[in-house]
Amino acid sequence: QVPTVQWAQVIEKSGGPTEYKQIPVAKPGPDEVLINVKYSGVCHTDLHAMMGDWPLDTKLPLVGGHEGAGVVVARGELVTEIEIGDYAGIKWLNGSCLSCSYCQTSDEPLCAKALLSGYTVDGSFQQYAIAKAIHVARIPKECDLEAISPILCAGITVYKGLKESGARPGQTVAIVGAGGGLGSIALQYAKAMGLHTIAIDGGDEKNALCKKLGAKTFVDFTKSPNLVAEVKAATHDGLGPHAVILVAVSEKPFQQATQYVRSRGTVVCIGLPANASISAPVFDTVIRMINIKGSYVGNRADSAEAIEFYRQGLITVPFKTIGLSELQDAYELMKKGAIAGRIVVDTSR
Ligand code: 8ID
Ligand code: ZN
Repeated sequence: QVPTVQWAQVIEKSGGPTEYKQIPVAKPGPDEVLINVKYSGVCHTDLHAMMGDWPLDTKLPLVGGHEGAGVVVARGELVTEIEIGDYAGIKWLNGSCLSCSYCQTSDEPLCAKALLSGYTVDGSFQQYAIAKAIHVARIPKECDLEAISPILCAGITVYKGLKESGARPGQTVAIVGAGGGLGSIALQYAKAMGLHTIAIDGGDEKNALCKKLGAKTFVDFTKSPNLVAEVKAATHDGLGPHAVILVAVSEKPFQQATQYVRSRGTVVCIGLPANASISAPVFDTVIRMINIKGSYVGNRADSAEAIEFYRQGLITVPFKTIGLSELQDAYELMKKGAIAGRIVVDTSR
């Protein structure tokens, strides 16, 4: 009952636009599954991919998307651990070699041969998408495919980032870009992990959303006359947050974070603004014992753990659903920073 043609969003050239059209349905290879994608979250990474923002080429033409939640409809002959009819998710990490030293030690995202959904292989902005069976996310049947889709990148990534931050229950984490897709979900993983949060973003809509999602304080970067001082003042002793989760898509907050993070604290870089650098004075970094690190999606175990937080009802994804045919509209809003939470696309329209 799998059709031979389907609707998809296809990018023909770097810079876009993305075009809604019919394309053939692919057949899964021996170690792959074919997933009937029902819903897919729209990540800022998908916009970076279309715009050619990063020093890594995408395949072209490209079907973007890497937060695809759906149902397994076909599988290759080597696939035994996942059944037709199971719920499964297309994540950013579509596949990896499983034999290099990174894969051996569960650092699969660092694999040099990693396949990236919606970047080096076609992703979830189509009705039927292919993924390596060993890497697909397993989604419990009781979960709603629409609401869980943003967990498949945003959820996994911020959960991993919070773990990488080393922050302990009772400590304070600043979430920079807290009103966006990753940030709004990070606020809730942080809360579920026993962390206090300071939300940093711009505008009243994002302020209200962040407070609703449990942020203790909101600092508006578009209005604050002294953001560094304001963030430090938001901690109980004025010494600054123990960790900073950077999910903003501009360079400036990466520099500010090293100034307001607490001594011995950790700055976790996750957002990937085009052509940005992070720098900090050596003197302050040394005498304040500051850690600056990157965090990149998550491995299979991180993915399963992030989904389990969701299944237990600890994470509410603030999302708005549009048709897959309207994807370009989502990108226009995203370019303006005008999306509070996540946009999800429904592949049936
Ligand atoms: O594995 C990874 N490292 C990974 C995984 C997934 C996504 C990295 N990312 C990257 C994306 O490629 C993107 O660069 O994380 C970044 C955030 O993705 P997103 O959450 O999907 O983007 P968004 O919904 O547009 O949210 C960005 C927020 O940042 C705010 C905006 O207002 C928006 O709410 N923001 C900006 I732009 N400048 C800010 C500033 N100076 C700011 N917030 C605070 N201070
Ligand atoms: Zn993503």
